Amino acid sequence: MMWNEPKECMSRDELSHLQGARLVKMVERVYHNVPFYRKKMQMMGLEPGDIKGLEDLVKLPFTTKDDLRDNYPFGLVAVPEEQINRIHASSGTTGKPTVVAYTRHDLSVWSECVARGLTMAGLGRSDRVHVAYGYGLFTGGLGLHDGAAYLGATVIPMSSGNTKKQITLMEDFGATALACTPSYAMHLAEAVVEAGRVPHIKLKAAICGAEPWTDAMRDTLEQMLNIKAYDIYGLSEIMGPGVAQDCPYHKGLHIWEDHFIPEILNPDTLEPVGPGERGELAITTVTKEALPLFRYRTKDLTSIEYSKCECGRTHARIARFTGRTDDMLIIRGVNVFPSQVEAALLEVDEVLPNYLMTVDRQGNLDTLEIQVEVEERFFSDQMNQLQSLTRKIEHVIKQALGIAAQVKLVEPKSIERSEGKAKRVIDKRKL
Ligand code: DLL
Repeated sequence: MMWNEPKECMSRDELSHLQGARLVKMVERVYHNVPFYRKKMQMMGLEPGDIKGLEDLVKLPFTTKDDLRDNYPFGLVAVPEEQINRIHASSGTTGKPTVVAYTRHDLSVWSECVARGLTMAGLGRSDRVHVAYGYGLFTGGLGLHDGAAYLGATVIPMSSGNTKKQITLMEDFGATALACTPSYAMHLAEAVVEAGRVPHIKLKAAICGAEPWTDAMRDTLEQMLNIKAYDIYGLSEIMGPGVAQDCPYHKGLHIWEDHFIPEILNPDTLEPVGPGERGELAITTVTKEALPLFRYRTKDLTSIEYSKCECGRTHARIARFTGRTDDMLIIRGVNVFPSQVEAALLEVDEVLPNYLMTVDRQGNLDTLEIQVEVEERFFSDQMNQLQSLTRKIEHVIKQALGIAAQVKLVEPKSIERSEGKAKRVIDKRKL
């Protein structure tokens, strides 16, 4: 099927039918291959035969990040080891990352989903895609890389960092598309404008995601570089980038429902809410082999629209993300939980368990400062002791979060105490 030819899209009925048939098959397979889900279903008195179609989805148990953590690293994998072809990981709520696995087929589906998005952005085989998402365990770099390769475009695997070099090579190699976080795209754009190089770059599109951004940011980015910018969504647990992306009409992100069944839930009752109503997105994968997930609670807040899009596509659209139901922060594209900071600080003897994270934005780049209370004696001792402790904590934090933070040591009781839940984060970014 050609995804850039809307007239060939499936009707909603065809899509629902396909989802139902795939769901039934997946439940059967998961029940027999994943003891975690088998036990959960048995506890609920459910057998695979009880899931007869899409209408039975709501009978299935939810899955959370904690379930992945509790089964670290490969406890939820549904295929024999020799079928696993790739592993990625993202931040867990504490020390251990959330690990995800892919078969060769999973990687191919992932690439196709990303390629659909690139096609929606008007890209094709004659394009050159400059991938400035991080490569490695994070799914951004390799996800966009494989998607662009699947499309037949030329891939420029830059990875993140070194802005000056990024700009020089973007110009020299004639990149026509940029893939990176929206904040880094803004940073690059500013540098390109400042250097007076806008007339020399050939960019026509940017594929930005991995963190929340706004329509206003999109407008600015588009104007600065004279390009069209698209919002790509995804999460490692489900696949990585390319679960959904917006089309040129920007009326929400088309979610690839032939692979993922979306539900929007009231975050308090976990009951599904109607189209247009805001709630937590849960996703059931229906084609994943290595790590199939039932009703995975993404914690991302959005709403859904099933009507046909002006572009002609029938795949449902999820609204731009407006926040999360948990305390996860995304700083410079990296997921950060305050609990990770807490766990890291516990490793340092001299530190008291009181800290305050301040996230801000300088220009277009996020900054993180962490105030940490330390024992009184450090302030009466020589200055270099204070400095070496600061470096030690910065090192521990960098190891734990994967991003650098500026650590500021403060005297005991100087961080304001709250009467209820401790306030650990001040996010000054305006999104
Ligand atoms: O961020 C995958 C990705 C890479 C998506 C590159 C797009 C581009 P994780 O590191 O697992 O995966 O983080 C997933 O990031 O639950 C959202 O909270 C947030 N997120 C991802 N895309 C968007 C977006 C990748 N377009 C978490 N808008 C998700 C808002 C986003 N938030």
